[in-house]
Amino acid sequence: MKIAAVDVVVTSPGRNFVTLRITTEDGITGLGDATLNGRELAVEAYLREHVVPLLIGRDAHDIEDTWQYLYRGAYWRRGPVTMAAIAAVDTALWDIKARVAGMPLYQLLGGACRVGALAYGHASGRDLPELFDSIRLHLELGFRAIRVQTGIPGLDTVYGVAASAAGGGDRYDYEPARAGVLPVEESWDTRAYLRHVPSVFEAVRAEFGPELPLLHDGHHRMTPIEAARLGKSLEPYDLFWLEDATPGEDQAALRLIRQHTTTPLAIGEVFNSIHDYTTLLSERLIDYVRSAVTHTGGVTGLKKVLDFAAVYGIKSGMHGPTDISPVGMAAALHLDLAVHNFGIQEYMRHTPATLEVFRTSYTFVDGLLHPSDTPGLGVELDLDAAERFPYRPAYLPVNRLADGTLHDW
Ligand code: KDG
Ligand code: MG
Repeated sequence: MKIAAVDVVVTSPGRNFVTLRITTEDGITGLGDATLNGRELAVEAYLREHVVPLLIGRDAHDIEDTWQYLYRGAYWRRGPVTMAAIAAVDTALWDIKARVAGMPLYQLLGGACRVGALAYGHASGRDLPELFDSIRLHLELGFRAIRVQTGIPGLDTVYGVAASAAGGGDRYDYEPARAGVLPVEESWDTRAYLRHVPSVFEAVRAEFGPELPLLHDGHHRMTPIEAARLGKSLEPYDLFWLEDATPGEDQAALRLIRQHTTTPLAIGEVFNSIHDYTTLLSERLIDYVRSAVTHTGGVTGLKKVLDFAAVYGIKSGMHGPTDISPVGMAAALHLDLAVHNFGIQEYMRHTPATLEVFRTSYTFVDGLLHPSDTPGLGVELDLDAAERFPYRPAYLPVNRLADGTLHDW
């Protein structure tokens, strides 16, 4: 079953997405997500110039061999651009194989281990009343696990706090990447953050009780000792996890945090290879793997990471903000259902415009996501709709301390 055509589609229905569409000689198509938020055109060029020409004429069934051909064959390995490109090819080939088999992808991955994937949603507020409203809204939407992000006194904008909350509009769809020729600049103060966050979790537990699983994202902003202090101060509030406490590339940092706190730790949304995890997994320094199918070499790449994690009893917690396209989200859901060591799935609903371009079949019922039993991934790309939303440059914000020093965002 030879590959006859490969298209790279860049579209911006409210935010940018890069999608790969592979077509076989008998007209079967498969989709893969290659979106790298704020650096989309680098992946588009990598695919168009260096990957598409290598795919034409290859057997679409040879998924592992194609993965190795693009990974080992490039000589220059890993990195977010390369691994997002490989992910898109890999996911599209799995989509094709499952469509040909007439089965939903999770069946080819071993079948379902559960009836659905527990999802967590993003609640946020500039202050406690706004945050409580947002948590209530999420509970009404059906979420059974909730990420809590809060405004910090003295800081104008803070990661994860929905901008639209200010206008009283839709508080749900938090999108940090803003259209423009330059990134927006935000300000940051770790001491103010460390002073405030424990009091917010204390208030949330007092209002919503002990049962509700609560998560929090530190978004790479702390030093190891600051993160250790936060983890320790959050212990009374029984977090499901503290995510990305320190910058991702420093695996040894997690060793120090671990020595000081029993708050469960999650990391990996900026990782792209199993080699980013070797110390973290083999030394049991984390509890959840945050990688997305989209950024970690696809279903093939992430399945290897999760199987490695399973050896150490470490679970999945796949990245699922709106910059993971519906194609990437569907791929995650098939894997969520099929791996034994599933933990939780992040879920932000895409906008109606995005869902016009990507016709999905996955469902969210009573807090659980299900990829659907449609053969393949269960997502169709509407090319006419995609054309109506041309690419717009957009960047993630950057962060500065009060004295102007650039800090991790
Ligand atoms: O593109 C950046 C986002 O994917 C990231 O900021 C979202 O940290 C994130 C999360 O946990 O969803
Ligand atoms: Mg995160």
